[in-house]
Amino acid sequence: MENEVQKKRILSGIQPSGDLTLGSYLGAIKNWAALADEYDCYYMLADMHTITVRQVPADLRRRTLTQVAAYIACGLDPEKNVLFVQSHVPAHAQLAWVLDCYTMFGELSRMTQFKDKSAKNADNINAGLFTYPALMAADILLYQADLVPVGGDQKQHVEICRDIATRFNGVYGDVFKLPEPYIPQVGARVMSLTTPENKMSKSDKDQNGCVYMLEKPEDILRKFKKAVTDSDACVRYDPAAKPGVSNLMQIYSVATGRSYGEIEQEFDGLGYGDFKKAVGEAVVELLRPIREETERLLADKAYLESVYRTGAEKASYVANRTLSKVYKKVGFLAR
Ligand code: ATP
Ligand code: LTN
Repeated sequence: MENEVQKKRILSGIQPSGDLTLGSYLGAIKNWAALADEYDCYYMLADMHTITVRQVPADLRRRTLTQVAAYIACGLDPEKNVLFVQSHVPAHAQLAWVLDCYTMFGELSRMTQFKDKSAKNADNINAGLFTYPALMAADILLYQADLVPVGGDQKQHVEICRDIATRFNGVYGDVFKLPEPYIPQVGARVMSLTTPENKMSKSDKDQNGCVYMLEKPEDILRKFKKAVTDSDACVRYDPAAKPGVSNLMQIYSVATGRSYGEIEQEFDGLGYGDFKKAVGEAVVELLRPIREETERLLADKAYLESVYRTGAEKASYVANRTLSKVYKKVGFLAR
């Protein structure tokens, strides 16, 4: 009899650093749900990464719980995916320390996210912000993940994770599997509606540039109505020359499944007003079922608790096996 082939493993995560955005959905979570049958999937709430920037404790707690509900509402079935909170699995912090010792100052200094976030938080450039990639490498390597589905902005973090793993394996043998980033074709980089040169980001201070996953329909429509375009009055995909319009086309394309060619035809001869209204309405319909389901789940705290507790148990089992191997390899005395 043929042996059952071991499924490939996936790990990804999002920080509960703000309310989830259309970018988090299109660039990440939307794609996760489709992977559950083919892969062995682990999805984390990266709360330990979140405290690299100052947080109001009660808000962090509330957002973490809301994010568990949102994961489920986006189609991540807890029976088929392991959903867990990073700080509930101590192996993440434990492996991160070991990996810190195999990560170079120079390579951390070159990380784009570190440079961006230190510029934004100039009064709090802490060591955690700097070593963030080593913790993220621990998240991935603990699970021996094959694939890491992320938006384009996180590719550099998956690359440094591979470099750290290669360095460690070079000394101790094949301890870690080398992961690959898994980046969607469309939706990998949803830009801000007000400054389309910048990524739509949940910790952005400019709320008008950002569409939140749980936002009310009238607010979503208003934000799209005000979205920045150009003076060209022509719906055409050209991210360099027409960043605002191209971003809206990208959003409309993922929301409706239409190609850029079809969208150009649909709005041929029509003004930006009609176009922006159509994009806003498509996004409202895309997010409506998610918002309603998240609200329903948030009313059932006992269920959400059972999901993240079970998730932490399953995740710890896998993570601790890798951690024990690492501790042995580096020469820590067994307890
Ligand atoms: P923060 O503002 O705290 O940095 P963020 O909104 O930029 O957060 P992350 O938590 O860093 O989002 O990202 C979660 C996941 O969603 C990652 O895989 C990331 O690549 C993806 N993602 C985030 N924003 C976008 C975006 N605008 N377009 C596409 N993907 C995105
Ligand atoms: N850095 C990521 C969040 C994150 C992550 C991970 C993503 C933390 N650990 C492991 C994939 C795999 C972010 O800001 N989006």
